[in-house]
Amino acid sequence: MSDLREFDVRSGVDEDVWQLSVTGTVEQSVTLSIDYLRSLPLETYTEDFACVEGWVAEDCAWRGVRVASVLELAEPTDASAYALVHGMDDEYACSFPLARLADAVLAVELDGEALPVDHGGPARLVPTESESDCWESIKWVCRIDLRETEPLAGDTAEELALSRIE
Ligand SMILES: Nc1nc2c(c(=O)[nH]1)N[C@H]1C(S)=C(S)[C@@H](COP(=O)(O)O)O[C@H]1N2
Ligand SMILES: [Mo]
Repeated sequence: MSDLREFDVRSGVDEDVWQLSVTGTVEQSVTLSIDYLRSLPLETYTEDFACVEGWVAEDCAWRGVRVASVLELAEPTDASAYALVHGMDDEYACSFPLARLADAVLAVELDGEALPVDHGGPARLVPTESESDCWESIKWVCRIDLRETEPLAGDTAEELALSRIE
């Protein structure tokens, strides 16, 4: 947690005001509270988490909701093919092909406890493909914005994450 931006978020995340919205190419935009998210069917996904900076957190047991079940609520249009997923910190975002995003987990628990704010609570996007990049595991997720076309590379956090490597 060396990043000042994360500190700003840490002092600002309040579960009572946190919301997740699904917007863009959908029949109806929806906004979910953390209680609603926790009321959906939860599943556990356990995987080592490796950062490109060179460290590994072994056997992280993420428990949460498949993104597919959240997307369903908003009824994506047939032409929807990508999404830009935003964290609460500044402009932090990553783009995903929709099929890959649908399989990811929106984690609300880590190792049997409510997801700590340090690690992205109340909700963190956890991609389920083992070759996913560390910066795609988006902490403090607040918006999933669906698109028909691929967002520009500059819209995603890859460069930011790579710039942190000494
Ligand atoms: N919203 C947001 N999510 C983020 C980041 C960030 O700066 N902001 N950093 C990413 C990177 S590069 C890593 S390695 C992990 C770090 O997760 P941790 O703080 O739980 O160890 O969060 C990822 N998700
Ligand atoms: Mo990272």
